[in-house]
Amino acid sequence: MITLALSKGRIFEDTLPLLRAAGIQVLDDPEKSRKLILTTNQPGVRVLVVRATDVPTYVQYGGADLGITGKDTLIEHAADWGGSTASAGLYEPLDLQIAKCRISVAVGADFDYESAVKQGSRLKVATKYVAIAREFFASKGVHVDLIKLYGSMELAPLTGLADAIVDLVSTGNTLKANHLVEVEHIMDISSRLIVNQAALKLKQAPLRGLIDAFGAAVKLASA
Ligand code: PRT
Ligand code: MG
Repeated sequence: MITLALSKGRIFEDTLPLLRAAGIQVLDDPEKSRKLILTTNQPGVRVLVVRATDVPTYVQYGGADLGITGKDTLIEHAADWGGSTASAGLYEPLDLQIAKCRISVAVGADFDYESAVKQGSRLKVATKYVAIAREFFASKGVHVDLIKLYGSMELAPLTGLADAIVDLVSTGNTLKANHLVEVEHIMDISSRLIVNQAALKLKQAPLRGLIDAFGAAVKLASA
């Protein structure tokens, strides 16, 4: 049995066409069903539905053989394991080019970020992405106090909790609606296929087959 870990929400939606192109059809709808283990048209393949941030953990410890997760989540997870995907026991064979967005720094429209940086002020930064934010501001030589949040980062500058946030942006509508402006583009983000390194040795043929099928599906989607 091959177990694939997915999260509900946008990654799941974007993954379905790739799965279909790879010959896998999920037979339950996770938004409607309460089932956490979904069956597929392939008797040897099942899908787990877990929290987005739990996908790397399931794959690392072998609760799933492979999974699909945002590069943002993957970087933050790997930071707890020496910084690299490989040191967390994960193999990252494919950029699936789905759930694309960017990770940016945003501030309130009335906050002069450039002057604050020039003057060497200490910035209060709220984020779910502590490792990415720490690395980014360190590389710029900007001193920051990082405040960890688990959601609704946009509220932090509006309430005086922080001067800036580090968050995902896709259309920019959420920032605009909250009178925030993007002042730095840290990196582009997309979803990645991750595979448990030990499982890859034990179930080499079926896992290689799946990785190749995903690879072909990505090529087809971008053609
Ligand atoms: O809810 P939970 O904490 O379990 O997970 P989650 O909310 O992180 O899950 P989900 O499904 O919302 O997102 C999972 C993954 O989707 C992320 O880890 C990213 O890799 C990817 N992704 C792509 C995004 C976005 N685009 C995105 N725009 N994740 C979140 N957003 C949010 C962003 O945080 C901000 O609040 O959408 C808002 C901005 O969108 P725009 O279009 O208004 O700019
Ligand atoms: Mg969410």
